[in-house]
Amino acid sequence: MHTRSLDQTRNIGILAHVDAGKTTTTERILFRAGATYKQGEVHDGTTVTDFDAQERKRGITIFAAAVSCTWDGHRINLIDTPGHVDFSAEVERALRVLDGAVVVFDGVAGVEPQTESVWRQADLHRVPRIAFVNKLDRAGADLDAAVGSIRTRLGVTPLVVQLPLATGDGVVDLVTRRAFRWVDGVMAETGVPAGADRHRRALEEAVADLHDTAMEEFVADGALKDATLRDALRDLTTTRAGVVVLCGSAYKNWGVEPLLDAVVAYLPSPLDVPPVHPERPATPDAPFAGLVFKVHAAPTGRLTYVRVYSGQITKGATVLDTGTGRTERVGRILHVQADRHTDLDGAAAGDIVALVGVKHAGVGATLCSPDAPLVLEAASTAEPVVSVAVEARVAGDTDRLSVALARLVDEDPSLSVRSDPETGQTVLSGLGELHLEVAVEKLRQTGGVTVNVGRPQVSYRETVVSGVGGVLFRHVKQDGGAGQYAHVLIDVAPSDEPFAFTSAVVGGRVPKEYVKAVEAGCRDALLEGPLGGHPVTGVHVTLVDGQTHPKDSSELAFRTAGRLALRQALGQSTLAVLEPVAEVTVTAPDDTVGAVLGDLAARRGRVTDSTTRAGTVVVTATVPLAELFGYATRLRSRTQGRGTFTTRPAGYQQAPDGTG
Ligand SMILES: Nc1nc2c(ncn2[C@@H]2O[C@H](COP(=O)(O)OP(=O)(O)OP(=O)(O)O)[C@@H](O)[C@H]2O)c(=O)[nH]1
Ligand SMILES: [Mg+2]
Repeated sequence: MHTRSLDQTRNIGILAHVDAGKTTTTERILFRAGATYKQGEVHDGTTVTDFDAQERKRGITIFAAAVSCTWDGHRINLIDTPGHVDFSAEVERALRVLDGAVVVFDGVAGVEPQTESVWRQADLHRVPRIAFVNKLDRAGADLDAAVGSIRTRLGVTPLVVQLPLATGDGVVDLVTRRAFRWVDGVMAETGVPAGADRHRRALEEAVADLHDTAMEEFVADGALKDATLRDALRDLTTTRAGVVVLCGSAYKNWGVEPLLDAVVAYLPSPLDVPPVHPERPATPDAPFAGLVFKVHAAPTGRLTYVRVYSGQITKGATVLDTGTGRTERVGRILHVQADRHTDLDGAAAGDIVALVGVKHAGVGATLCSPDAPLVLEAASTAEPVVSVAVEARVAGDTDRLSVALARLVDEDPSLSVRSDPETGQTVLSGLGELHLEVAVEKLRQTGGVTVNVGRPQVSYRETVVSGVGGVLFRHVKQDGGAGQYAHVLIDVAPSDEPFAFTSAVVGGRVPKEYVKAVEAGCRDALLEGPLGGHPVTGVHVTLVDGQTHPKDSSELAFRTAGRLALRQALGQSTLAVLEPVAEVTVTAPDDTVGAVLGDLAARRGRVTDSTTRAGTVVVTATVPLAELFGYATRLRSRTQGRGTFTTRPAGYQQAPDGTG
């Protein structure tokens, strides 16, 4: 089934802040590589990867879309990711299965907040990256400034391998010492400008500084051969010691071919990345193992997207979901190109495919050959911070609504659904206002249910400000039959971690399994705090002592005692309500700065930074999430439509008295 070897495969993502040009770059890559016959535009709603109706209408990417193309004998599997912060969980899931990434920068704005966030996410997943400074056709675009912001804000060494031509329609490639122009999207070679040698030399010096072999050659010969330079750039990319920087304009079709060359030359193949599991090499002859990173409830059935890490899988195979112990049958294996699929007989290590027939395995599940089970590490899931109550507009639709909600959560585990015990309402929670708006629209579009939506609410937390010591709780029920007996004595103190538990019990007065049960009971108690029933965080519990009964003690009794003891202790401690806050970056014309600052202050915002450049002011502030609902509309009116803003989560801070 595989004629191409693994070292001729690249699994890469396109990452960046909203609007940097990821989808446009992807669209151009597909067109230049001959995978499409005409090129679409985001503003026309005609791109390959923004195929969802909501994406086309809103002009933004919401769902990560997989596409592939062939370039220079290599198969390139690409995932175009969303840039809006509300969909960062979707990016996280994609990052988990990628071997490399192209990070797109806006040539005018440089490093933007969400780019910084995905950069850190990619660091955590150790994903090698190259940078593409896009939009160089725009007025005010400045490669040097963008490279400077990559160096200072991302803390990495940029290795600039291309410079724009003064004619404004091409680049000079410092590695091959060739220059190209694009006229009507067609690439043509042109003369190398004077001065390129000086930049080549600067590149050689920067590379030699980071790379031993290059340094030896540089010292011995006073220069680097092209091949040495290329090999060193590849090493520095895969080890993440430096970042290759290319430039161009996706929209004007300028710089796309060299970008593809760089993907092939510098980004790793599935063989170059460390095996995800020590005993399981990334080869087709090992037992099968793959990770589910996306689930899509397509009209034709559930598509389970899998990155195959080792071995092979064929149509009709039975696979084990290691987490649940359930086996499932793979009906079909699909190669996915955005919203179109083609059937495959099988897939092998390094491939990204969608399975049909797998009904239960969720995002993050490991699927593997039943006789060689293993667990692959899943991506972490972000915690929902905004909620709305939802109800079916037509009473008869209630059942249909629960089915549709279950499907939403299956596709997107950063959404959650619960029913409010006090009001009986169904509450949908997610990562932001837009995240929930898109989810509700999806209920209508694909679930066929129109819903009434309540006002958005933020999720509060409670935390211990000062604790109490020596809280004794006696859980005793000995009135005939199997009794329950557990005494526990605990101390409660504030903690920097969400929850810490230590046992100071001496002389085995409480057996180990009961200590564990007390800990579990404490976790139960953290679900609802005494102030407003919000989850409790930042607690350190010490089990000081306890007492058992020879017959009537049990794990259950100790768990119950642990829960009730902590509940009582929290009731006696001093707690505070925490509210989620966001870092907000507003970009607006400087004649509106007064209005912008005044409005931020009215929203309890704390300004942390403010800079002005060329008539534009960029204000960064920390603002409670609860105050940000409807901010988009307000900013538009305060700046006559000229202001924009982005947000990203900035944790929790103490809420004013009376909230929550
Ligand atoms: N002038 C100019 N505009 C561009 C360029 N690349 C993209 N754009 C425009 O910028 C806007 C956003 O482009 P997208 O490709 O949707 O950006 P994105 O990064 O995919 O955005 P999200 O997916 O929503 O995060 C569109 O209007 C594009 O036409 C470019 O090189 N030059
Ligand atoms: Mg996009």
